[in-house]
Amino acid sequence: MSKADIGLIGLAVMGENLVLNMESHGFTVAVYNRTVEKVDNFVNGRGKGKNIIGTHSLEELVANLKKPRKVMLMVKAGKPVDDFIELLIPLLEPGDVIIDGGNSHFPDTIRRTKYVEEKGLLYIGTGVSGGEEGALRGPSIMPGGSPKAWELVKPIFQAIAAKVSDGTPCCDWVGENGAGHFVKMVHNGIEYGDMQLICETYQIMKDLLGLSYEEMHNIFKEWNEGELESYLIEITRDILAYKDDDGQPLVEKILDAAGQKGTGKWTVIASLDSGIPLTLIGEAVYARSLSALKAERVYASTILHGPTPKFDGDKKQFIEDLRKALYASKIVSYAQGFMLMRQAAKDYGWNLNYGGIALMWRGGCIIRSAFLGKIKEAFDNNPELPNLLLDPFFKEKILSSQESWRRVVSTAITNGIWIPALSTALNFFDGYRNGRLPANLLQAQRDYFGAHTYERVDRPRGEFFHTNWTGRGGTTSSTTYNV
Ligand code: NBP
Repeated sequence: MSKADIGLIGLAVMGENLVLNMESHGFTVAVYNRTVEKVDNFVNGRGKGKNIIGTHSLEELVANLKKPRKVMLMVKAGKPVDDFIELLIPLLEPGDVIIDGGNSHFPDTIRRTKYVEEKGLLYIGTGVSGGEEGALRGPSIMPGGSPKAWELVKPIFQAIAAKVSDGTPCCDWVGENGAGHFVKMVHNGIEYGDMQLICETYQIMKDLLGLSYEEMHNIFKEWNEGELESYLIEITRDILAYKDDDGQPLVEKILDAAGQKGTGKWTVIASLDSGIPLTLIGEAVYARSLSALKAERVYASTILHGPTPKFDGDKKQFIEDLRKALYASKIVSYAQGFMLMRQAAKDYGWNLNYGGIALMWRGGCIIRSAFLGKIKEAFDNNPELPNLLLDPFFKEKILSSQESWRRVVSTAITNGIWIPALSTALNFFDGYRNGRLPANLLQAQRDYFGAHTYERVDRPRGEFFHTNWTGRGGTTSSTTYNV
């Protein structure tokens, strides 16, 4: 067999499927895995008879690659990535590329890009989304790193990526160093938000409206045929119809304690670092944390009582209200996600293409949806759009959903239904559209107790004042700075 177009290390679920995807697009792939038996198992199993070269050492892997060599890691994020980089550097030559396709934290990718480039090599840190199925049939791929590496990996990445209906691949260059992993991280954060919003509408349907699983299945089916069409609505539709062996809905038997692997938390930490109010994803992460306190909640439920949910309005109308509330909240969540990316681009010096990012998420990944096509259009119409909420399409959508959204949030809260994401979205909307927030009082409080100073509405920005509020303080003010 001739030499391989690319090498891949890490034959777990993602690695194996990516290799098969690459091979099916005409690329020869050399593979290696720390536990080398897995190489033989793969080459003699799912990889049998295909243009896949099994190798038993990194030396053998590197020797089987066309130059400039491209080696992709699909291993557990963290130390294994650093370990493989150390082992590969002495085996590679200037101009070769190391690619990390795992869920690495973007600061690690910033560090590794610099380190690998200092050794004369090129580096790519790329988000790969879509799970097992996506890896095999077409994931969304979000590469960042050394710009010179992009042309080298582009033909392979764009060939194996998911395609939107006109054939455009869900993969394009994101930006320097950690930009690709940053965008993948925000994708995962948005996924947390979308999932929490769907869960809240389910809880309202079940506990307030008293709908059956069949009714809820039908509603999600209908929603998936309209503007909410998305992978997550589609799988929710199917989950609600899925019966356990005894004929009962399986989802009713699943323990209500959510897990998380950290990418949502990273997104929220990044938002705190950048000073961007990413409230919906924040609530979605905390919602999982609250759910995980299962035993404590069960105990609290015997002591802390609230209203018994009761609905006597027009159910059909309220279900339409719910649909609109979900859509409006989703707009807020994505608006916040793009606010975070815009700020990160400034903080880290990335030149992000927001329409391109929406397109990468349009297919192949977990948050794929018709909605992302609209976001792409919004940024195509105005690449400098300061906020998605100000785009004419989304503005009209959110304004026309407003009444329904307020009805859903107020009714759920009156009935004691937990809706952290739906309500924070509406609260963000009311804060964002308010030209005067009560932060004037807050600044007064800060100045009162800590001489933190304030600016005045009747003086230019940047002039700071301190008042001796009690008559007992001095005239010295604290240094003015923002963290
Ligand atoms: P895992 O995250 O389970 O990683 C398994 C691979 O890492 C195996 O090749 C394993 O080698 C290797 N590995 C481990 Br574990 N510890 C190692 C160490 N200390 N040194 C060297 N190699 C080590 O596999 P995955 O689920 O296919 O995910 C791969 C990457 O893709 C991860 O970063 C993951 O977060 C990301 N990702 C996963 C998904 C998904 O749906 N699963 C989706 C998108 C992205 P061994 O065989 O010798 O143990």
